[in-house]
Amino acid sequence: TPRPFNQLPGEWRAGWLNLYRFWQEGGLNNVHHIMARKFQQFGPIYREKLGVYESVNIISPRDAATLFQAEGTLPERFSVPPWVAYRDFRNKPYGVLLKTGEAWRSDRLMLNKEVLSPQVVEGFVPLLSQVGEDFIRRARAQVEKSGREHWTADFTHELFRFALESVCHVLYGERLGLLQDFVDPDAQRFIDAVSLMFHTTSPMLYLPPALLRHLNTKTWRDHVQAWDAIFSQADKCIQNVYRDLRLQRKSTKEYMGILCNLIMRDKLPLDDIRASVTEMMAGGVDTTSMTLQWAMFELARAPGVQEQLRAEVLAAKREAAGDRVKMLKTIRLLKAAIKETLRLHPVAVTLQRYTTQEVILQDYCIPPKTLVQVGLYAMGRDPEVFPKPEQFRPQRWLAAGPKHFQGLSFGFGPRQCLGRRIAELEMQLFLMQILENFKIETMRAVEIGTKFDLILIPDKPIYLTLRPL
Ligand code: HEM
Ligand code: 2DC
Repeated sequence: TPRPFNQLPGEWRAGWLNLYRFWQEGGLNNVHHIMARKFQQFGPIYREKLGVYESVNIISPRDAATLFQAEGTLPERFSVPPWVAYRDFRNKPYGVLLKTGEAWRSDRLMLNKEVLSPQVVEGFVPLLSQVGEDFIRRARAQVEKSGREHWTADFTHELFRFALESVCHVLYGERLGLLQDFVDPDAQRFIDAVSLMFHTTSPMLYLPPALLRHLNTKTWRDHVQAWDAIFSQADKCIQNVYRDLRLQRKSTKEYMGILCNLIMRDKLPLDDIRASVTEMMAGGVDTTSMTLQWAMFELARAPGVQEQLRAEVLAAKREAAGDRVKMLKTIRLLKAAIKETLRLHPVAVTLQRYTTQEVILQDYCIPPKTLVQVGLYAMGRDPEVFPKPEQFRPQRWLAAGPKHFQGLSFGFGPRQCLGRRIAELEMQLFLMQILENFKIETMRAVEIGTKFDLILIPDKPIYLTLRPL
């Protein structure tokens, strides 16, 4: 018979003491390393308590499968307390990110139709390619300007602008013009606000929402200010589209954007549309841009892999006569390279679900309503799951053999990432276009680690060189 819950290994008795120790050893920026160490110490399952939050942590794909297969139709993940606290404090509506139960489900089903369904997604290709082409044009101009036949820089901010431009093009059907020399200060403020919002979340991650609102710390005030800027900028964009739609300034011939289509369907209240569109706009900046930065870094360090990908892309281009939709169907290795990037550099340190029924994990009984976390970062670097995990080897995803619950970077099931298809397309098209035009290089000597800043990001600037082919 399975072992009882109380016998799980781990430190789960003294929540506040654990939180204090965690804070003292610099845990805030090292959640991913601490988890990896705990799996070493306790094995493939451990129980933990930080502040008021208790969880069970797992690392194996098999356990992840058990967890997700029991998640039911209304899956819930850990609700990030400062995000909830902000919305309650300002009386802002929740979007799908924070809604639960049937309210989440009905919004999510409507959104899926306009954001995830294969038919709609194909329509994003021209919009996202266009932004990619602008990035290439800009990169060429920068090469020109340098007078040195290459462009070397920390691309963080360039990629933030690329990512915001991309997600806004599909959301609003309009260009912001962020890849020009002049950048709209409002857009820049939005980008800075999203980074600040993530950055100020992690120190408050393990404190209950009710406490946060009454704690008038600098972190909380900065957090509120960041969300205020995010909501007000998103509102401006949304109002613009709404006005254009009412004045019939939108041409119904071309694709009008996700927001327009949601409004015209008239199935969701405008406030709910606004809340979720705001979340998508904010969710579309740091996630894809950081992943692209990591991808270029890995390709720069593995010139052989880079050449293989370039050969694949150029062959696909020839065969499809430049038709991007067709090209996307044949670039298997490039897609694997993105998966491989996210294995080593996931955006989310864990995936989480509350159990709804009793499940058995590693032969322990886990009762209903337990928060279970899949250690995504730890799994990606576990040699039991991925042999020679430190090697960047996209081919591993194409080799024969089971890949059951190994590629979980966007989560799983009905609650998986809403922006998944946008993110994937945006990254595939960007990398295709870069590979067609530039060689990616980096200084080999610099080791880059990972830092937890709510999402996982590089711990120091990455300098990359783009050299025209
Ligand atoms: C949720 C990853 C890009 C919007 C999530 C989750 C993960 C994730 C792991 C939780 C899924 C789960 O619990 O099963 C990523 C990665 C990205 C990315 C790796 C890019 C590399 C985006 C983009 C958008 C977005 C571009 C916006 C268009 C969202 C939203 C949710 C979510 C709204 C919450 C969905 C819900 O609760 O129903 N993402 N994401 N993400 N993501 Fe993303
Ligand atoms: C952070 O312990 C660590 O995609 C916590 O686009 C558990 C946790 C819960 C939810 C995760 C979060 C972590 C990391 C960031 C995620 C988030 C769910 C969605 C969000 C993964 C792992 C993200 C980045 C969204 C953000 C949208 C937002 C800006 C409106």
